[in-house]
Amino acid sequence: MDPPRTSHLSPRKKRPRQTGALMASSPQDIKFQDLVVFILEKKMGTTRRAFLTELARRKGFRVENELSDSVTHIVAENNSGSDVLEWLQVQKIQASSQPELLDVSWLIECIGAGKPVEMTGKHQLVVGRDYSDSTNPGPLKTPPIAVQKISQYACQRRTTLNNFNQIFTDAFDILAENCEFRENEDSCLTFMRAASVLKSLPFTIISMKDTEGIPCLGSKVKGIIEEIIEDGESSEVKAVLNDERYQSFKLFTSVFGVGLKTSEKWFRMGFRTLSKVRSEKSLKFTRMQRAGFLYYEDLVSCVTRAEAEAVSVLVKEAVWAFLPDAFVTMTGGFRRGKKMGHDVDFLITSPGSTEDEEQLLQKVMNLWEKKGLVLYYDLVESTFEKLRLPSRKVDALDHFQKCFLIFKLPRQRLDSDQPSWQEGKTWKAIRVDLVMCPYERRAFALLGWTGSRFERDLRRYATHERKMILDNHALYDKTKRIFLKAETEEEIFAHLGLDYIEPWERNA
Ligand code: DCT
Ligand code: MG
Repeated sequence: MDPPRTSHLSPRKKRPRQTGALMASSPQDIKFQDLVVFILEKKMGTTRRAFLTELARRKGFRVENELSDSVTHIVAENNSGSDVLEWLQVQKIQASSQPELLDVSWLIECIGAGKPVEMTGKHQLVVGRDYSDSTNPGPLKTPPIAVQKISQYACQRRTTLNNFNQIFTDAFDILAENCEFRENEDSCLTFMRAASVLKSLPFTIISMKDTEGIPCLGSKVKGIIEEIIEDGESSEVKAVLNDERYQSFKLFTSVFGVGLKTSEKWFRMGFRTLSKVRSEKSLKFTRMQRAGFLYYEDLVSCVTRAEAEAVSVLVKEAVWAFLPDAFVTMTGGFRRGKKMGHDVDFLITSPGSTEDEEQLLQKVMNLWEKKGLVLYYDLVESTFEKLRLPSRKVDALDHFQKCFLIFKLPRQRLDSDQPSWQEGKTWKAIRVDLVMCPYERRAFALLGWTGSRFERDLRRYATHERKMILDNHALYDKTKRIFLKAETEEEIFAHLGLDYIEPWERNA
């Protein structure tokens, strides 16, 4: 292990990573062989050039430090085509027959997309015209004017899975998780909101100027962004990743049924590995934790979309055997378009009789037990009847009947072979949540179970901006003292006076 470097302990380090950033990528890192990029330092500066070089290389682009005849794309900032040509003439080396002369916005879009994007007129540098005029803003080059209008609420932003700022959001996700482990709610929220707003930006943050006007970025957060821009990493994140408590909590909470309290207990008892915990005779595990340990390897390997779809077919088959008119919707991350998840969530509802509904989940479990398709289940009865008002607590659990289970997915159910499956294995343990809601509550339940930070901000928005209370069951207008009905998610957005945001735009 390397000894701690003093430079990493000082709050503002001076670019220790720059030499690294300017080293050429090894050939195996290069994904796009036909493209040889050269970034012009003139008018861009060393730091920004190094930062862009590193970002582009991380995404698999070949970025050369020196101009050579193999260069196919020259990227410049605040230079006209004529400026670049003039510069090229001064260089002794000839570039390839006709390299593309492009504005930096093209490279930034490529970095954001993780692949080369089409070169359009807005990217091409024009020869014989002053390029630094405002006729070619390039939406992703610098923050668009829309930055001024970015809402502090995730429910007023469109957040797709196309994250242009992953280098920053990964850092804030780790810091938020660490605060969660330390039960430091305020800091956790600060970092989560920062990550969330950055995920919604249509451009990559490249300099501190780009952060101007963006909400949810306080001085602490900005300090971290600045450090990442300068050094390519944050010393605080590095320290967290090396922290024993963080590592232990991360490990312990990866077991199904283990939360913060149990992790804290095990950590205090001096445990640092799962094998030590498992072999400790004095520890008593819940039924859920025992199942968590038993199927650990399968459960930590994420669920793919193909696996989720295969589970979906079996869920529908079982539900429709008892309630042919039931609606079964995959919710959670998969509804938001994610390709991977830690579980598969389903919402079930039926316009039929409530009695049949009440029995449904138990009947499905009985059927699956007979077929050997369920490895563990915990059926939680509905507490919905006792409810009068939607809960004021933003993170409160809902009161629908639900079943948390570990499904035994047979291999032949998958269309394509899964690379994650061990050879010879005939099934995989998959975490599944089934939620059953009354038919007239389905829009609220669907909105809630589609999840992410988006959902929490929707509730916060309702409370603070509309004097309404929203939860997974209902929307209550405190001023009018009435419950607002809704058949669809669109109607809920309309009640709240919000533009409708599609599920795949809710990855906040
Ligand atoms: N949810 C809820 N009440 C709960 C638990 C969850 O309303 N008690 C909502 C919020 C998120 C959604 O259900 C699905 O939860 P997760 O499966 O934890 O999140 P996810 O977005 O599906 O992420 P993952 O891909 O990790 O499953
Ligand atoms: Mg999920």
